Amino acid sequence: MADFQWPDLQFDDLRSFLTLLEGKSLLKRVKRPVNRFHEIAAGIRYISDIDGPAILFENVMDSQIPVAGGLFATKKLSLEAMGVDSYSEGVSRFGYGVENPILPIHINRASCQEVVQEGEEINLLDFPHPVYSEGDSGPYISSGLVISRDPETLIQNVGIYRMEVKGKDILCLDAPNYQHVHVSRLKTQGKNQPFEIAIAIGTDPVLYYASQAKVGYGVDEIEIAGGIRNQPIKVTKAKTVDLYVPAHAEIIIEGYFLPNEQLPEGPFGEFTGYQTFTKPAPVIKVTAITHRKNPIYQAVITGKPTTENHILKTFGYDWSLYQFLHNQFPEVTAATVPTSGGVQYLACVALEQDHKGQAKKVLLATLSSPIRAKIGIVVDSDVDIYDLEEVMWAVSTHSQSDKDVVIIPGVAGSRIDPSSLEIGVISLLGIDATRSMDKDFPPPSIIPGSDKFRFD
Ligand SMILES: Cc1cc2nc3c(=O)[nH]c(=O)nc-3n(C[C@H](O)[C@H](O)[C@H](O)COP(=O)(O)O)c2cc1C
Ligand SMILES: [Mn+2]
Repeated sequence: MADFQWPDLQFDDLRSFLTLLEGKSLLKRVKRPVNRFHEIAAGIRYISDIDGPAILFENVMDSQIPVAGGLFATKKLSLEAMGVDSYSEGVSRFGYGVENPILPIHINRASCQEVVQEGEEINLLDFPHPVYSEGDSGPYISSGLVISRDPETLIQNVGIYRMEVKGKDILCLDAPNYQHVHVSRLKTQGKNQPFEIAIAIGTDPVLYYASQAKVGYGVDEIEIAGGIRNQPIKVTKAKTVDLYVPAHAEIIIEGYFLPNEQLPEGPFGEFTGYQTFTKPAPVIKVTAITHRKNPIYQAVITGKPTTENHILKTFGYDWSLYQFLHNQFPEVTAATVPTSGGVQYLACVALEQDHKGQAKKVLLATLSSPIRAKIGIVVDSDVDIYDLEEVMWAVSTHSQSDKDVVIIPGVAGSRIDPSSLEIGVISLLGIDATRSMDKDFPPPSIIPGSDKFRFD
């Protein structure tokens, strides 16, 4: 892989990506006034359901700031962002980035700080944060790359976690404690040490994809983005917190968590296709907002699959699940976390089996991977796991439920699984849909010549 070169990406920020998309007729401008109460989200949902293009709302009511949305809404758009021709190349390029990370470079005069608001000037409500789904408790930032750092190693982390806008300088952030921002934050608890964060809105799309790497704690996703680009990401020192932020971002929000403070957060329409419930969440006090002159806001929707929330996760989650399994079981040939399961609840794995019981072992590893899947399906390597028609064919014809199904009740899991009876407690299902090694399968039904038939 050493001398292999991925194609250069012809963009390095949100604007240049929009220009590239427009040049390929993959961007639609909406010039009429739209409101940010559901209408922006409705536009993005609409283009997601008709398979694109991305959308730029030029005229948002009561705001000078245009809103770009749906930039990750389709598979085609995701290939443009990764600079690849196919999904499998995208997964490979993602993996190349994780395995060949590149340190960011620090620059001084950064466009994300052309305008700086501090103190009394800070007002989150100056920005067109959308209200997304029906029933949402208020405007949300779902497009924020949340940057924080480990208080001991000082290694930074990037993840996307939804944040409710609660006031001029107050946000509430939702994430389970295993997410890296909280792993770092909880290390400072009880130490009278403010835990700082910075939120980048509207960046190079590669950073958004890189933020979805399911890698271990202590890996800086900005370096992964550099690796995917084959080029360092430019960062600059934030104004009021000790963090480095993407220099080309449209908007940066800086702040810190108020120790021991919580506010009610939610409901919010989530990636499951259902609303979450209201619950207390940690609170962020904003200390500065910096942005470009004439910034472009970026909106990202979520909801019932498939939305850009799901597409954003696919490269990172698929690559990470494959690595996790393949490292332990070289016989695993492919792994995917399909969008229909929200890119979390369902995982499909293919393997080349050569001894009895192997598939069940892989199944148990699949159900305990960092993806936290709730349903695992393992098939033979000749089944295309990216095609759920084929996977369901294998389940239907290769498995017997008395011996090929495992159910594990009472497992800690997704807190927003709409079907769980107790919040955060779910049951796991594993289906071994590989052909049994205890019997000979009948010969496959094949129509000879179908692969070379000609009309004339
Ligand atoms: C649009 C979008 C919104 C997301 N919102 C949340 C969220 O609200 N809470 C959460 O825990 N994860 C959320 N995620 C998933 C995390 O970003 C993802 O798990 C990421 O890998 C976390 O980074 P970390 O492993 O460094 O914590 C979201 C992902 C996307 C693409
Ligand atoms: Mn991380």
